[in-house]
Amino acid sequence: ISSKWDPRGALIVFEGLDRCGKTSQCSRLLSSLERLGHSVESWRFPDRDTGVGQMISSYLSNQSQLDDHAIHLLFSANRWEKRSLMEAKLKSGTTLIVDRYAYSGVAFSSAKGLDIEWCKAPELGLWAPDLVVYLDISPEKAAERGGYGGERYEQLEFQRKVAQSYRALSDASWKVVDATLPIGVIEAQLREMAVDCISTCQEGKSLSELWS
Ligand code: Z5A
Repeated sequence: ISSKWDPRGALIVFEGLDRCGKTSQCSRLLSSLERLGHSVESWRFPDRDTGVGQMISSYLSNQSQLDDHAIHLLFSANRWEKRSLMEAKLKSGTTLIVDRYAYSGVAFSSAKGLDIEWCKAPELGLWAPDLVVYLDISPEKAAERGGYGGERYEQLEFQRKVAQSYRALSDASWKVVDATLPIGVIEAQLREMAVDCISTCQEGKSLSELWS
């Protein structure tokens, strides 16, 4: 019998600059939580598989041009199109590890000069994460990791502005992790944070909406 007290999954979001290590850590966390017996999935935004996601992908790879406001709204729409599936998964007890979310939307667009409150508005009403992990690395160190391809935002000067935007957006609830530590050390820290967060959600913490 379903009731509002059924244990739900946790919404765990990873944020940070390009090359901070989100992809590596999301996949390690997915495997560790699976090994511990949790029901868990790994998601990422943009989700390039949807129709909106394909427009975003074409923009990021410089194959199309869009007004800054228009691309901002597409990134947000790409989250809205996954909102009900997100709710269903969380309520059925599946934990979601999400590589980039609304905070990326606001940080990257406001780094271009758009008003931060305007950037936050379309995200209002999306599910609020139970845990936001910020993988902290300087733009210079991230650039040294190499592999900057031809995508639109992969430039040192722009990443510096994104770092400033993240600082303006973060609050005391974010867990800031030193992304320059060895991969295995970060992995262990993240596992502990995730397991704690999942327990809190299983104990009955209710889902809330942005911007809470
Ligand atoms: N964007 C937006 O504007 N608005 C939005 O709403 C959203 C996104 C959702 C999509 O990027 C772009 O869209 C993104 C923001 C913008 N642009 N930028 N910049 P994406 O998702 O396709 O790519 P990304 O998020 O920037 O991630 P990435 O390039 O895949 O990097 P990563 O996932 O953070 O890092 P990684 O692949 O795990 O690691 C990078 C390298 O570092 C790799 O060689 C690793 O082996 C190495 N690494 C990782 N960890 C370590 C440690 N601890 N030590 C040493 N080396 C390490």
